[in-house]
Amino acid sequence: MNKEQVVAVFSDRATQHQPTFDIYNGIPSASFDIPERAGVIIQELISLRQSEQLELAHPKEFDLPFVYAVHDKEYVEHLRRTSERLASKPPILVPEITDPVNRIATVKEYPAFAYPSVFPHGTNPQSHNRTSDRGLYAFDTATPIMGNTYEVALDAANCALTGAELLHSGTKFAYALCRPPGHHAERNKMGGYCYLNNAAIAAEYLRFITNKRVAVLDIDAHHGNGTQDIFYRTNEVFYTSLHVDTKEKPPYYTGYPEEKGQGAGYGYNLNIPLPIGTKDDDFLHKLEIALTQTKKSQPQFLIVSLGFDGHMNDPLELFKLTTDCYARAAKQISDMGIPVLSVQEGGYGIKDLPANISTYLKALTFSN
Ligand code: SP5
Ligand code: ZN
Repeated sequence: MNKEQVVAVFSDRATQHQPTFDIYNGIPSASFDIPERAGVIIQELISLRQSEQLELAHPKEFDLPFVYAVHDKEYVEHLRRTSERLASKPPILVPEITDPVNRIATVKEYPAFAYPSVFPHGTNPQSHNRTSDRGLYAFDTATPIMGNTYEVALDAANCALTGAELLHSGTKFAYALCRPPGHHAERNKMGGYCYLNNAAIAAEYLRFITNKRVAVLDIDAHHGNGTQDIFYRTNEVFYTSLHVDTKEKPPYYTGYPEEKGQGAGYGYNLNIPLPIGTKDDDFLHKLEIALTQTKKSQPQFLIVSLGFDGHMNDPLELFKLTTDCYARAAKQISDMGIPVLSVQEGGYGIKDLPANISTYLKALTFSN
């Protein structure tokens, strides 16, 4: 048994992101992306550090061009401008149905926020005002911009970039606690709780700095439509995703096996949809196939989009994976034999997050 310590990158900003609510079928309903997600993971990282099972690091600030390598500057500027404007706005009152049976609604106060009201349905994007831009750069109504959104999203990207830099300087296993998450964020669109695509930004950084090949493996239970979008036309980054069948669950409009990439990128995008309720053995068997295909692209670094929303107790009810499944997945991943940066994506079962993250990180570093 030989052991290498994981270096975990985090900052307290991950707990300062407080998206107000999802607008689901026209009604505000509680967001699953709550600050406690990051809070409980941070506590677990600190306790793993205390028992000397990992090292901790804080994010450095990277130059914005590393973000512009993945996202359109206009989109990033929209995020920055909107956040800045909202930071000085008064709170907003929102009517909420608190008891639908007894037909009772109450009014709640939220820090200022912006949601899209219309999405691009035409082909002539000449209008640039607050309302048209909110729709132009978004694909759903679960991902509000708030006063500190730009700041927290950039901090999450910096956590991923810091992890990528660690790999560049010889660290074998790094973990970035990114919140907000990233894999749904496309080149010029936010959605699915994601604003900046942390994993894609880290992958591009490694490619640029080392000129080596990078692969992204996405084991969040949702399809990473953003990462697929960003690397769809390149053979430089192989992207594979295991996710719940998107005929049943978001992001609905991508994630199908026939999406294999375009142009030079054809054959470098692999989608493996699985049924709702998939269990450990089926998931791990498909993971083995994903890793075998990934190997064929001869990557020298692996980025894992790591979501725990496939866990059996996750409130989104996607897969039925046990905590031990994340140990077995980590083992398969580390058997690739290349440096791995794991980037936090989803996972909404607060009670199970600490065990899931520690089980995964511990298993990553044991090899035989
Ligand atoms: C990073 C990540 O895991 N993003 C997941 C985004 C999923 N958002 C959709 C949540 C849908 C919850 N369904 C609401 C049902 C209300 N009755
Ligand atoms: Zn997810």
